[in-house]
Amino acid sequence: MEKIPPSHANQPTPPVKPQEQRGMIIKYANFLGSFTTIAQCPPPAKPEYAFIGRSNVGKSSLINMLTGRNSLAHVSHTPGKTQTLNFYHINESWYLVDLPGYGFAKVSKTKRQEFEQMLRRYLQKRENLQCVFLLIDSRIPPQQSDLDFANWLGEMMIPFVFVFTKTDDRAFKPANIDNFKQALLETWNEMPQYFITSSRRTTGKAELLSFINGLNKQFAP
Ligand SMILES: Nc1nc2c(ncn2[C@@H]2O[C@H](COP(=O)(O)OP(=O)(O)OP(=O)(O)O)[C@@H](O)[C@H]2O)c(=O)[nH]1
Ligand SMILES: [Mg+2]
Repeated sequence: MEKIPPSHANQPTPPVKPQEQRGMIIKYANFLGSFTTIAQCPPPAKPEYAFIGRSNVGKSSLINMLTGRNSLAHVSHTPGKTQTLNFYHINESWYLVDLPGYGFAKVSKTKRQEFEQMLRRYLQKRENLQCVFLLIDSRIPPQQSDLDFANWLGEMMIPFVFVFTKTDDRAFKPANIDNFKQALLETWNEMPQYFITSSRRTTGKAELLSFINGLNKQFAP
C-alpha cells in the first residue's frame, strides 16, 4: 500500500534562496497554555503545526530556534519533561504545538499509555492541523519507534514531514539519514519531504519557516 500523506510527499526541500530568507519574521511568540484535550485547545480558526518525536529529540529546542526565543519552550536534560499539548501563538496568526515525546521508558506504563492516547486523539481529530513535524535524532541509527510512528501517521492520512535534528553534534552521521530513508522505503513508495536541522546552529530555520509560510497562505478555516 502506498503510504503517502495527502500533501508534502516529495523529495528533500531545496534550500531557501537568499532573497526569500526574510520570508517570515517572527514578531510575536506567546505561550498560550498547556492542554490535555482538544476541547481545551484554542478554536481551530488558525493554521496549526505540531512537533512530535521521541523524548529528548529536540522538539522544544527547535521551537525556540524557529521563534528566536531562548526560553519559550522548556528545554530539559531530563527526557519526558513535556507532558501536555503546549500551545504557542505565533504572530497572532498561527499555532505551534509542542507535544510530549513518545517512547520514554522511565515513566510508568499507564502514564505512557495515557500520553500516547492523548497524542493520537489530538493528531487524528484536530481539524486545523496543517502538518506534523516528526523529529528524528540524526545521531543514531533508525529506530523502530520512529518508523512505527511514521507508518501510523501515513495510515491515518495525517500530513507530515521529517525533521532530522542535532546535525551539529559530533555523533551526527549522514549515513543515519540514508539508513532511515532505506528503512522507510521498505514500506513506503517515496520518502516524504524532510528537513535537516540543528537548533544550536539554526540550520534549517529559513527552510522550515518558508515551508510553514507557504502552508499558512493555503489555509482556509
Ligand atoms: N547538540 C545539540 N543538542 C541539542 C539540539 N537540540 C536540542 N539539543 C539538546 O537535547 C536535549 C533535549 O532537548 P529538548 O528540546 O528539551 O528535547 P525535547 O524533544 O523537547 O524533549 P522532551 O520534552 O523531554 O520530549 C537538551 O539537552 C538540548 O540541549 C541541537 O540542535 N544540537
Ligand atoms: Mg520538550
